[in-house]
Amino acid sequence: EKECNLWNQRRNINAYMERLSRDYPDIVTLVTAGQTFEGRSVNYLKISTTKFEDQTKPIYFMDAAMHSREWSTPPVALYTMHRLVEELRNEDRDLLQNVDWIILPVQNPDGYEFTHTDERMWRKNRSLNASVSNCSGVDLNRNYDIFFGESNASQDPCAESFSGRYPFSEIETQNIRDILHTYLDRIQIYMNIHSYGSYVLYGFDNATLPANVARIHQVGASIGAQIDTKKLPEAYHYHVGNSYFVLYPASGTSQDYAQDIGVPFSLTLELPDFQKYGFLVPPKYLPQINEETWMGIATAARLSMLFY
Ligand code: 0X9
Ligand code: ZN
Repeated sequence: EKECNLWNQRRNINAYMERLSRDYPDIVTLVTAGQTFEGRSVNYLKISTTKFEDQTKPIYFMDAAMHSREWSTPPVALYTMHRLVEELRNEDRDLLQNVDWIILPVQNPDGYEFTHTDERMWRKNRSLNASVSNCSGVDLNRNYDIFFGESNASQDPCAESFSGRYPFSEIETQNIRDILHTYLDRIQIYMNIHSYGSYVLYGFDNATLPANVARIHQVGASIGAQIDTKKLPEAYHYHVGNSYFVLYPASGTSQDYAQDIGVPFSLTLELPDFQKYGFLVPPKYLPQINEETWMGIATAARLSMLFY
């Protein structure tokens, strides 16, 4: 019972990834992407039947906990690992055979730790430039090199949405940038997982749309529709569309960056909050979120494969 819920428990995130890489060495490789401001490791799993050596396979790259208070997001990443490795069902074999996976459950481990020890609602990383300000933290989703500082981003180090002083000033965003560029020719989907609001978002935050927007919308809509068939009555239906119109403009996001450098399907997922919990989703809902989101992820992987 405890064992089967490992992926929902913060203290076990790295232990869980280590165990999978130890128990399934043929398909799972544990990789450290880099460090954080405070010196923690940012880890991810490569999951592949061919050890990433078959250059013809598409890669599905997902990350979570970029904003540290969004606690429901790492479980989704860990549950995806679980379903691909420990509990691969017959009908899902194609997802392991035909796709290589990069799954990074905590982009912002310093902030994530801080939300457990000090301040539950902390959003940013924990970097500090004491010669400039006494305030810590950069909003990692404003720090990517795309439309930097244009909208919904602050130059004030004390603000929630502080963009940092220049693009990729933060080691945590450099880590993700480096993965994107290393595997760029094969990454078919980049999915940046947040909470909350039940959204699938795509496109650019200057309200322009990628050339393949029809296909992106098709993949996004399939995710939303698939999740809606599994959702609880108290959850909102998913909204799918361009982030600028459907949510709000925000510059310097990883979604826009990945789309701009050429990832065909770059999506932001905002997980559900069941109409009232905000970031404080009760743990009893995690199995539901994990399961329904996995169904959406599987749908996206299958559909985007047709376009690869
Ligand atoms: O503001 C954000 O970074 C994301 N919302 S959150 O509440 N999780 O902070 C939304 C980002 C949406 N993506 C783009 N606007 N590109
Ligand atoms: Zn977020």
